Amino acid sequence: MKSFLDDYPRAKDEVLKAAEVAGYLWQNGWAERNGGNITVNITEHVNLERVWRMQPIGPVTEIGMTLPHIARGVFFCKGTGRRMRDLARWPMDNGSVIRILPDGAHYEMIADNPVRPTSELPSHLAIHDDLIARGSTYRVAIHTHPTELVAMSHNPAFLKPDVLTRLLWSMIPETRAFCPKGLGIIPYEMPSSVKLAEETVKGLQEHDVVLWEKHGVVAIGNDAPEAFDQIDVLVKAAQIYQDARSMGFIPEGMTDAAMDELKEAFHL
Ligand code: 2HA
Ligand code: ZN
Repeated sequence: MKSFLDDYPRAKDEVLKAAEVAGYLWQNGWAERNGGNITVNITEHVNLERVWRMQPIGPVTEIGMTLPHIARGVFFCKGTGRRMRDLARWPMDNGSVIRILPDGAHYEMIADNPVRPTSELPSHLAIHDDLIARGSTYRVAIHTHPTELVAMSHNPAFLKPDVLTRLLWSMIPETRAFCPKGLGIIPYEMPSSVKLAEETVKGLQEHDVVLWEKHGVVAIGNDAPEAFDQIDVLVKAAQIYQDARSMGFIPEGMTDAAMDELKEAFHL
């Protein structure tokens, strides 16, 4: 069967990168059952005139917020209840392409199959709306459940401003260098809620990755591998911390001076 993506090679590339990353999320143990979601803004890679001539394949559905900057936009979204490990192999059977109606408050599915989008759609679309509003080049948002980072979010001491960022940065130089904006903290909110979406948007104005307390992370980037890499370096640091603690000692961590030196060297 012909896919919507066959007409748009650049959109297809971006969705295939998201599928590749979906496999990594599963392999890393961050995507149990249907855990996590990925959305890709493909608006720039499709012919909008043709997109708006297409027949929708599902009902007009409320987003729950009004998002003017992504009005008329086109997104690939993982399906609700779908597994990352399945999306990795069959992205267009476990996700769908949606278009945002001109009012910025509703969407409808247009291709390939009527797979209803992720339960975290309000957070994802609010993030994309804010990215466009502030002229960012980022087009991908990933939500996943990295075990070590979720575990760390159960310690109230780590949730105070910048405590976790400094701890993780100090575990290995790469984290300071490749996750320069650190890890934002979003206090617990009900999954899928508009409140969670609003707090996440604020957090991602300061950071490329935020931690949803006792739930997971959200990362943004130009493409899916870039967003994934940021989560991966933070998890690496968390694993070093965990391994040191399980070896029976508290890791010393790099000094502030060593971290400042990295900041200079990498122009962060
Ligand atoms: O199932 O992870 O937060 C998707 C989720 C909801
Ligand atoms: Zn989740």
